Amino acid sequence: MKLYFAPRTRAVRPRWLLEELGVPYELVRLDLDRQENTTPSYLAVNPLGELPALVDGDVTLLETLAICLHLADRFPEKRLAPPMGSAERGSYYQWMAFAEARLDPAVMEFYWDAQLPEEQKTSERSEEESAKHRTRLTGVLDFIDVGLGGREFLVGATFTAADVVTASILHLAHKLMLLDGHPRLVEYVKRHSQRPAVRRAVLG
Ligand SMILES: N[C@@H](CCC(=O)N[C@@H](CS)C(=O)NCC(=O)O)C(=O)O
Repeated sequence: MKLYFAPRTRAVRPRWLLEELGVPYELVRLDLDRQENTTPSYLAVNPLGELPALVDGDVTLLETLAICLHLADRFPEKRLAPPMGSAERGSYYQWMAFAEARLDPAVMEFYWDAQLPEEQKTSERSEEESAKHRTRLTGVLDFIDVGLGGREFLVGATFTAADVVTASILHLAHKLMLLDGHPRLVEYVKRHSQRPAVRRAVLG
């Protein structure tokens, strides 16, 4: 398997998962500052020029969520996805979809805002709009907080790919200081950030 990767992007999620799985893979690093994602050779892999992409045998997969779901299923013996058809599997799908469809967009609103030059931050966005984003984010974080209920993992009593995806996004939220009202989520992020696989995925 070959993972196309750049640090500080969504590609960290499948890389963390690959490190948790402990399976061999080839890492192809692309430098986004040098626009290596727009070269003809990468556009042949992903015509959208985005990361990540996973090549697994004859199949090339795009979309972070799809790649993570595929990787966890591909090695069932590693137990990073609950058995098909189980109640835990339903919960797992819910958290995977929630992370992608609700948590990620809610956090990214603040991420893009943080990238704007200071003078544009207030002029480009009305207070009403900012309040709407804040309310949306709080609702999403409350839902995860209650779902976790102070437990260590999102699904059942074991670590799954749903924790990889959710903790990755919450880590960004924590860096943006968006978790101040959710100390249990800060604990969740810190606990998972200490996993050896995270260090290998982020620092390696
Ligand atoms: N929905 C896609 C989004 C992929 C995406 O937007 N990736 C960003 C990095 S996080 C990217 O490659 N951007 C290209 C660029 O910045 O030029 C996914 O989840 O894989």
